[in-house]
Amino acid sequence: MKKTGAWLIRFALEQIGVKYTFGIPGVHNTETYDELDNSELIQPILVTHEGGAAFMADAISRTSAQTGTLLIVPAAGVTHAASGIGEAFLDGIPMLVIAGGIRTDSGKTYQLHEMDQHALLAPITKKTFKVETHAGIIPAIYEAFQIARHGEPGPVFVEVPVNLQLFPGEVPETPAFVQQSTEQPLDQTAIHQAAKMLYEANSPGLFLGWGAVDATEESVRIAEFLGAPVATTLQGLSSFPGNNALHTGMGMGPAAVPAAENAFKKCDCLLAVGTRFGEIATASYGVNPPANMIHVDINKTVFNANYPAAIIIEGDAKTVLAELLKSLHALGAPKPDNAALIAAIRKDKAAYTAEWLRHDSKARVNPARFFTELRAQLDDDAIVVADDGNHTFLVAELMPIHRARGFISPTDFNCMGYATPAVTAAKLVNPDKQVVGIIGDGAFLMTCMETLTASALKLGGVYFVFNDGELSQISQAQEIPYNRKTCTVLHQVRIRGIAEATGCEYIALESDADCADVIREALVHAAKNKPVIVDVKIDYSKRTRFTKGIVKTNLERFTVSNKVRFISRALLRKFL
Ligand SMILES: Cc1ncc(C[n+]2csc(CCOP(=O)(O)OP(=O)(O)O)c2C)c(N)n1
Ligand SMILES: [Mg+2]
Repeated sequence: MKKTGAWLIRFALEQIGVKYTFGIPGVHNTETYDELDNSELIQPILVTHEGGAAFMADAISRTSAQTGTLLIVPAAGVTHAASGIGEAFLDGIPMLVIAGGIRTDSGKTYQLHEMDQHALLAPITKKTFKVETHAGIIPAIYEAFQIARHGEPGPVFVEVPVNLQLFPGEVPETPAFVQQSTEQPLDQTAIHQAAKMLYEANSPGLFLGWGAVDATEESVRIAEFLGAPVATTLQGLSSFPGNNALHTGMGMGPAAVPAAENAFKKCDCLLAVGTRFGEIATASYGVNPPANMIHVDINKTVFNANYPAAIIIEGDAKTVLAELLKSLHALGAPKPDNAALIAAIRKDKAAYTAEWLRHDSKARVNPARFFTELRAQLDDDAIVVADDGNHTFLVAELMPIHRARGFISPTDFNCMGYATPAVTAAKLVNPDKQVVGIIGDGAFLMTCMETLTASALKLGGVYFVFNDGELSQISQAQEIPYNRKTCTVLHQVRIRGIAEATGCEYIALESDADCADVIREALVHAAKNKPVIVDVKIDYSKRTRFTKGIVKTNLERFTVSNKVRFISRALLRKFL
């Protein structure tokens, strides 16, 4: 039979369950856009910038069972999207990137949008495909989809030359998509050893990353069986319910919140699941896990990369933890309730919030006041999206997340500009949940036009812009060593004007006293499918534990001569 490439792309995407594509049409993909217009299953979404499209596709994958999909033009669309593709790659998020390709039938070079897209994307995708025939389109998309979701997920790129899309070509068949089984045998011996090590430990603990996000139930049962404290990474913040008595908070070293730092001080056996012990997860490698470390991950290349493990278990977190729980039960009765630990965690958490609330925020909004009120008003299953900056760590330290996948943030690629498009997309696929963004003013400036996409689609997300006038995560780090803020004080912008331009509601939040009312008003507008931008006059005068911790950890690692150089420059600038 003969089919156009555009038809074949549409067919394949429908088969794998794609409901939305994100991107901007151009001459290399209009045929496919037109074909999608015929589809009852797929809605192509127009964005304002392909960077936003990639962040949106990423957020779809993080907050739903769907796989975020891009449909973009070659070269210019791909380079714009590269930031979001890179984020998905380093954060382990499945994504399908479909771009048109230049003509392969013209014999000409110096074509519009001509570049080696595969060379550009190789370091930030799991695999790239260049389709050469009509018959290759469906198999390439099916395989790309499988690879994107298999093992540690990530983005996969498929280039379909425009001539294939436009014109019919011979295909032998149009097979339905059949999911291949990806189950792998588990190392039962290692699981038994791990159970024994945990059961015999005096102070076992759990450290959970994003890889454990779908194993919350198992993690809760293991923690409760052992009476063990649980800490998470930043990306894994939602991997354990923040309102469980054994939840301590983010981190487990000197940059952790006090409840976590204290609970893990005597930890003699660590069960680390779905974390690579990367720079952010470890607060610049400041953590010090015990020798008895059990490391569970689906990607075996992460084992022993930064911290040695006594036992490694390769496999899907949910399957491994279910087996581990069985092994623990086989060893004996659950440990008695760890009442002292639970009381200490509760006390440390309350004291930390109180310390923040006591902080004098002068005439600005106190972060703890804001998050306490936000938590009180949000549903348990609300989705909180943070961008990248000081505000991210404020969320992590002051805002408990109650449900798995209830917090997403650009973590290891650490790309500012993520949250505004991500709120828009998360609301698109979670229409019945509250979706709120905590977005630094600098990050908002990068991609705020995706609030236009939200208002066009009537998506009631709330965009809380933390307006401190600075690129604060960086300006804070400049303060002591440089004593000046080169390029980190933002140009003044009227956020109200952005809201007016994009058709969003605008509310200013200027004082603690208004937190409750403003948050309520914003959620009411959002519930009526109206996007809301809340301009929060936030106070950043108190540092997070994370920021203080990484500064200290990094400084300690400087050689003596470099320490002297930095400290003397700081003193000179301060006093001369
Ligand atoms: C694309 C990109 N550019 C630059 C950075 C470096 N960076 C990390 S955090 C940060 C400050 C973010 O400022 P803002 O969005 O206002 O958030 P705040 O720290 O003030 O809460 C910067 C510039 C980055 N992570 N990503
Ligand atoms: Mg800022």
